[in-house]
Amino acid sequence: MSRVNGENAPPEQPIQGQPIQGQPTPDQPTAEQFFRTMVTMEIVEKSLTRLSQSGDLRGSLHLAQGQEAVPAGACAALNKDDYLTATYRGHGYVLAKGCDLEAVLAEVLGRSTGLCHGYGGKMHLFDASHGLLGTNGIVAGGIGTAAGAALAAKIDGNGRVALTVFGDGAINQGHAHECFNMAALYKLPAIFLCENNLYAEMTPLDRSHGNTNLTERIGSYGIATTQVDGNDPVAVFQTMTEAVARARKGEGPTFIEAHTYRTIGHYQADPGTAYRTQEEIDEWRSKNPVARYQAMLGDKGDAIRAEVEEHVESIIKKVLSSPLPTWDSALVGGAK
Ligand SMILES: Cc1ncc(C[n+]2csc(CCOP(=O)(O)OP(=O)(O)O)c2C)c(N)n1
Repeated sequence: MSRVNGENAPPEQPIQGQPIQGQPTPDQPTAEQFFRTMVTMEIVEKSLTRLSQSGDLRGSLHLAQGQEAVPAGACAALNKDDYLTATYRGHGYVLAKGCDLEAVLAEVLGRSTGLCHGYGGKMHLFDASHGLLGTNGIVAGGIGTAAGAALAAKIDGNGRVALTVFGDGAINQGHAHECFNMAALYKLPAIFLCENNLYAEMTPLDRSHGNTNLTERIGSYGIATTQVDGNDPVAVFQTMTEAVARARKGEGPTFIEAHTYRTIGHYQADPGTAYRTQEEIDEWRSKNPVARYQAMLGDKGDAIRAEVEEHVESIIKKVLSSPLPTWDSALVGGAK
């Protein structure tokens, strides 16, 4: 990852197209890298929607369109062996952490060539070689795993940090609070990244939280807290970099509240419009980080998108012709 420039520093190379108003200017290689990561997520998710419609992908599908800047910025601040847990909406994190695209798509499509040999499926992606300790269908389910990994890292003194990402709704889960408390108490190298997208499924924040100031609530445990524009990958990267440094220095956990918005429904059967106004959706669509970076990069952005589209399409073709897991390998209790 090349360095992100401060607000007043000139970009290393001139950026083509339009600058993003009010956001720090990344240099050209950084902008390209963030765009490539984000556009890969968007293209993969759009492909998954298509595969769901065609029946090649079974079950419910929770996508994160509009939220791509959070995983892109967050994972860029981590090392390969740092730990990560994410949610059912966590495909972007898995890709941004560096997991192999073909193995991820094969797992999502239930193929034996997948990360978990097709037994995990799209909600249970796991890849120890990249520190990925699981995406999870249970709201707040990954928080305890990450807190445990952070405790192990502290005991082992191996310098690893554990990032766990979850939604605003997860903050109302009891076990999350046990983890916040213990992480603060033991100064664990944990980063609690909350994607506040204003809704838990179809429920707005003020219908499910007595105190909607999430940062204040979690800060009361004695955890360092910060808030960030979750639609700006550079800001997320910078905030995460500080949190990672704090964790590695033994100064304990950080809670990051990233303000963002999913511009699509909660899952594929939800158009997302019954509980949100069109004005609100349109306003957030205008802040879409992928579109903004593409505009900023101009022709180069268009070229990267075309290249990624072709790449993802070729991988999907390959994955669709890959074998499903066999009954035998399931019954003898082992992924072969
Ligand atoms: C323990 C548990 N309760 C309920 C559900 C059903 N459920 C799935 S997603 C979701 C909303 C979670 O919202 P939030 O944490 O804000 O994350 P987002 O979906 O917005 O990313 C709920 C209630 C579940 N999966 N697990």
